[in-house]
Amino acid sequence: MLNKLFNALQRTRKSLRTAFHSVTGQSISADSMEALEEQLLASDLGLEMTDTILDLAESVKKDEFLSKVKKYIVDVVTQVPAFEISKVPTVLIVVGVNGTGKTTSVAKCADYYTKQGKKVLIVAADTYRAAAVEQLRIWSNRIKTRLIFNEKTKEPSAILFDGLCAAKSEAAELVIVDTAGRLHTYENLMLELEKMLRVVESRFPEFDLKTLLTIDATLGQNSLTQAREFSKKIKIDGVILTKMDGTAKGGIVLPLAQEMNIPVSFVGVGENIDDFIPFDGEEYVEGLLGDGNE
Ligand SMILES: Nc1nc2c(ncn2[C@@H]2O[C@H](COP(=O)(O)OP(=O)(O)O)[C@@H](O)[C@H]2O)c(=O)[nH]1
Ligand SMILES: [Mg+2]
Repeated sequence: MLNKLFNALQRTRKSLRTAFHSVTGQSISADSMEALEEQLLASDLGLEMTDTILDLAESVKKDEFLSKVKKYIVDVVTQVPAFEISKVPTVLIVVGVNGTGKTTSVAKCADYYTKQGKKVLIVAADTYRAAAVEQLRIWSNRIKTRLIFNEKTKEPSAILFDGLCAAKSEAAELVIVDTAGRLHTYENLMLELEKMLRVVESRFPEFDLKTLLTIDATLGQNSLTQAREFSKKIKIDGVILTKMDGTAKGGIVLPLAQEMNIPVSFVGVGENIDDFIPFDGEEYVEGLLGDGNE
């Protein structure tokens, strides 16, 4: 059966397959090694992984090359603990750069966990874009999830506070929070985010606190830099990898795991509410290197 993650990885898989075939043929030339290196980097596998795969191409028997690569990649993906919501109640704060898909992912995530049977509440804490509240209002009506917002304040921590009070009195199990877009270099916005985290830790200690970073897969290495910088300032529990539809850059999951120890939690594959896939390491590797029924 072709699953959604497998489909989402189609372009990455095709690009890698071309690359790997160039070194599983009769002879490995300097040109084919160079082509392999280029393709691996273009798929955003990262430097460390690219180097290891190039070493394998030179050192192992050709007919063992692909299975060795697969084993290596499985090891890298599975060494990171998977993202999960393990306690109730949990507050999940979605952070990231403008336009990476935070608001859309908040709605998708709310719908996903509602369908898993959790009582979910959404908090609209992006006070910089009025449109973000409207965007969430439309989504929350559509997916029938309660939304907490307050257009009268510019203080995201205050909205979060209200949201968590509402969650307590309504016994919500999962609170998902939309936030303003920010770059790690925006000092004030980063302080504001840290304040939000402190509000949870100091005033609502009964909530398990998780953060998810949205990363636009099409942006490749820039996104990786963002992840690295964000995680220097706050603890990132997982990544929502958005816009995986239509990109060959699905390899970015690997440097996130290998270099930053951050798991991908969900993959966004379109603009609709159910274009959202929980990440599974083994399915991912199959999607990257497998044959499926193609
Ligand atoms: N193709 C595609 N578009 C997406 C995905 N996730 C979000 N978008 C689109 O990206 C744009 C920005 O999303 P938004 O959620 O507003 O980003 P935010 O600024 O981080 O809140 C919108 O047009 C979304 O519909 C995805 O997985 N695939
Ligand atoms: Mg937004």
